[in-house]
Amino acid sequence: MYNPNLEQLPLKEMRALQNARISALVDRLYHTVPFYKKQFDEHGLNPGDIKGVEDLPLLPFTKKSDLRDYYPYGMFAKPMEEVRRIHASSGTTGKPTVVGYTQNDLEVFDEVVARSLVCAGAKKGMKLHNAYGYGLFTGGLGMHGGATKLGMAVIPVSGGMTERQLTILQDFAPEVICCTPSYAQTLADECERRGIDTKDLAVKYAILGAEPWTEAIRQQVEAGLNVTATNIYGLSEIIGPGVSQEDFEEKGTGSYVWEDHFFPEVVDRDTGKPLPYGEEGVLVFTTLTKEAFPLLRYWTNDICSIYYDANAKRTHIKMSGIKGRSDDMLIIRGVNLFHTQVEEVIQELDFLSPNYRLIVDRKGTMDTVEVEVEVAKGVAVDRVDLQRDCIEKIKNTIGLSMAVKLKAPGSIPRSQGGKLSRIIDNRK
Ligand code: DLL
Repeated sequence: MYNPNLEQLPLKEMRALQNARISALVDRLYHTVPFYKKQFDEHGLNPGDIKGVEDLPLLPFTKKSDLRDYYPYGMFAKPMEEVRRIHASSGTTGKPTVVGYTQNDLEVFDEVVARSLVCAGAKKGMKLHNAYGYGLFTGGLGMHGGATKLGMAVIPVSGGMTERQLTILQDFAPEVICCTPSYAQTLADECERRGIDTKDLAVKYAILGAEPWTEAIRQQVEAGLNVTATNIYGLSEIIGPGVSQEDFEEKGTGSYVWEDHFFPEVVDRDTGKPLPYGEEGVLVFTTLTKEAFPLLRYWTNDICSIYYDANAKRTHIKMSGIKGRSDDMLIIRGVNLFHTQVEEVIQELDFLSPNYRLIVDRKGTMDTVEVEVEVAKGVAVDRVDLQRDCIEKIKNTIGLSMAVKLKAPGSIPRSQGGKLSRIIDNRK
């Protein structure tokens, strides 16, 4: 919820709150989770060595592989009798990551999502069209709980069945919608295809997350659905959606991390050394209040920067948009590449739309990338001059030669409701 006292907390007081929370947590984890006892012992550390968040860099990271080693419940810090919900995130390979919540954890989850909703422009009394998937994925139930706490009427549509989504948008008149950015693109396209005038819709705010996206998609979705679109970030291991949220009046300046619950660090991808504010690296989170599934220095794999914004409404730290996941980073002929870099180039070319995908292949020993991208409405796909402009712009901006295929609007597969993979890697 918007709590002016908490969200305006001076940094010094925030640190005092975080420090008290971290030292209590470390002590509890040492005595309840064998993995953490082992980590401390192996590094010659006592729980008392961690007196505050500044001491966190003394600790090793917790990685996804550690969660896998202790699958399914070995990292839980509370007995199952105290667990009230279990979620899981399906990894791309192998077993899912299993996470648990006590009653208090569920209340924290509701609280941070409620705050995120307010930050995105939502208000008590509005209706939320919740098109995140319900089920083991944290998106659906997570947004649901927070919206209920805020006092919104939740429409639990879940993902998919686009036709029904449009009927609900038209007839149930929700003021707020939440879904993945790629699914918002699908909904915007479908409105246009069916001649729905979005000015007639009640929807005003879109809360988009669960996958990387850039300003190119924001512009398309805002124009296509007639909404103000903001970013929501989160991951199951830390809680689900609502770890951070962009303010609807501060678009483009980053998302507030609810740092009284989740302490962020950004570290160098190769050395693990903490980086100064503003520098880009791997985002690492320590949960400060979680009971059933707390994590110390969890290596998210997400690439971004964190910084304080003196001109912002709240005193909390902000994080930039996620450039990509370091395990999804392509290495093409020795150059690191995230698909969001291509998305940024596309944004600057007004003859293109942000519907694209990258086809990665290997010819002999050579990695190749082809960008398939839909042209904007009314542009012919056989315009060799435009294709050449795009190839050149990519080469000049990213430093890689890529082939470009201009495609007709509507010809590249769309999100059917969940996260959309924009990379087809035929090398695998
Ligand atoms: O995606 C939780 C969520 C649900 C967030 C709904 C926002 C909205 P997981 O399935 O565990 O949880 O996936 C977490 O998704 O580590 C990021 O790589 C990516 N991700 C989540 N939000 C964003 C975002 C949910 N706003 C993983 N921008 C994370 C970029 C995001 N990537």
